[in-house]
Amino acid sequence: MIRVADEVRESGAVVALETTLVAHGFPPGEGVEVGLESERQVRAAGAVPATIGVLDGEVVVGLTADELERFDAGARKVGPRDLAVCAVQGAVGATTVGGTLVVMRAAGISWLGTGGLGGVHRGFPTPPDVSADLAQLARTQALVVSAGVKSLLDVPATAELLESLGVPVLGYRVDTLPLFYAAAGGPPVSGRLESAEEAAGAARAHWQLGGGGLLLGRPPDEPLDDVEPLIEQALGAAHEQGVAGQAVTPFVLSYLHRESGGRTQRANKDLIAQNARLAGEIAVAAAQSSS
Ligand code: PSU
Ligand code: MN
Repeated sequence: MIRVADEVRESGAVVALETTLVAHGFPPGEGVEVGLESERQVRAAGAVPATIGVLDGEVVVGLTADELERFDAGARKVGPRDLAVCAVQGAVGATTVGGTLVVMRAAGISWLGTGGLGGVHRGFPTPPDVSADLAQLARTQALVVSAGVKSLLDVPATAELLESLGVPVLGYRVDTLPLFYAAAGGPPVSGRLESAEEAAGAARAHWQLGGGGLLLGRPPDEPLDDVEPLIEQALGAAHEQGVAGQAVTPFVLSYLHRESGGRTQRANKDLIAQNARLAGEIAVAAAQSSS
C-alpha cells in the first residue's frame, strides 16, 4: 500500500514534503508550482525530495510532477486519522504535516520542510480545535523545519502545548519562535541553533535519548511585520460568515492575499522554499556525519 520512489529508497539524505499546502494553501493552480519549487530547493541542497500524498489506493512517497498535478482543491485534507480510509477508498489525499509524519515513520524519513505547523486555535476551547500535527510530532522521530506555526493560531498556547508534549521548539539563528510572516515577537524557543550541522546533531542526540519530534523555526528572509491586524480581521470575517473547521485556513489565507495585494502569498511561497532548502541542508549534514 506504500509506494516509495526508487531515488528516495536509494538516497541517504531525503526530505519529506507535504501536499496539503499544495492542494489547499494557494489559489487554484499555484500550489503545484510551490511544491515543485520546494523540491528544487531540496535538490539544490544536495538531498532528494519525497513529496508525500495518497493517490489511487496507494500512499506515495516521492510523487512525480504529473502526479502532483492531481493535488488540487478537490483533494481530501488528510491528517493522521485519515490516511488509511483515504487510501482504501482510492481518493486523492493531500497530507498535512501530521499525516506526512505518519508516512515518514513508515518510510524511515527523518526530515520535513513546510510552511507552518498546525497548533492550538485562537479562542480555545471555543472551538476546541488543536491540530493533530502536535501529537503526531511528539511521537515521531523527525525534525520539522517551518516558519513557526500557522499565522492564524494562538502561537504562545501552541508553544506551551509542545513543551508539555516534550517537543523541543528550536530557533534557527533566533531566540524566539518566528510568527510565520513576521520574524519577531513570538514566544522564546527552548534552544537556539546556528547551523544545519548543529541541527542534525541535536536531532540525533534527542533520538538517542528516546525523544520524538523536534520543531525548528526558521524566520523568513523577508518578513512582513504588519499582517497581524489583517489576520484578526480575517478571523472575524470567517466567524461572521460561519466558516469553521478545515475551511478556516483556506478562507483566511485568501483573505490575507486579497487584502495585502498579494504580499502574503509571495511571502508564503518564499518561506516554504527557504524552509525546504534548510531541511535539505540538515539532511545532507546528518548523512555526512553518520557516514
Ligand atoms: N500552513 C499554511 N497553510 C496550510 C497549512 C499550514 O500556511 O494549509 C496546513 C499544513 O499542512 C498543516 C495543516 O499540517 O495545515 C494543519 O491543519 P489542521 O489545523 O487542520 O490540523
Ligand atoms: Mn484544526
